[in-house]
Amino acid sequence: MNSSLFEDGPPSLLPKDLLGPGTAVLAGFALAAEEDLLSALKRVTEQSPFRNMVTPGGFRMSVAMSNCGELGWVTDHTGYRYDHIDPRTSKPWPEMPMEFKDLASSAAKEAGFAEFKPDACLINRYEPGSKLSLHQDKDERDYTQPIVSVSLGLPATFLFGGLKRTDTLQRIQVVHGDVLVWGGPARLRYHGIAPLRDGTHPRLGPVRYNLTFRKAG
Ligand code: MD3
Ligand code: FE
Repeated sequence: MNSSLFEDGPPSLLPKDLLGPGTAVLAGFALAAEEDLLSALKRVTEQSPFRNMVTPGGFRMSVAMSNCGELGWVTDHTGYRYDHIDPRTSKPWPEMPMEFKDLASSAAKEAGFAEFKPDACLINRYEPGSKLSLHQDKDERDYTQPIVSVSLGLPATFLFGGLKRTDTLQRIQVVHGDVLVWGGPARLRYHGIAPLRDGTHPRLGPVRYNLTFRKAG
């Protein structure tokens, strides 16, 4: 008998602790707020549009990015950093919508991280073929703070390694509405996204969005 049948929350194909200590897979957690999240996302990216940033090594990223909140993650030929100003508009990043803040802090709480107050939300846009190479998120000040990720649109294969780049990778499928939380012993684990497969999401078209909420400053 599958005991998850008797738990609260949406049905899930994935156990919540599938990815190990410090992680939580909250399948479908964002679905109830879907329309609010999508309209907030549209408002934000009308103010700070998606753009393909260039890495310090000179490569144009296949993932297009924007940010909202007090701080935004940027990369250019000089390096990676968080900045208060969007270099494209020369204005502060758009304010983090309340719908975003509420979702991120309730997901963190569900995963055991009380009082998560993100000051940065990196917004990634993937089209078929876009990928995110294996990396660690190390540009934030306080690694005791978790990261919350919200997947919208096309499914993706999430690659999850260990604390060393060469550690073996777990692969899990994330779909529209899934929320993942990473903290504690998982906070510095390597991760990435495999090249997005062709497809069309019924609500969003041929695209995947990922929101990652961070306490950067
Ligand atoms: C595990 N984004 O923006 S989110 C990123 O789907 C990033 O766009 C991916 O990795 C995406 O940096 C994956 C999941 C994620 C984010 C941060 C993590 C997983 C993490 C930090 C530590 C461990
Ligand atoms: Fe990351």
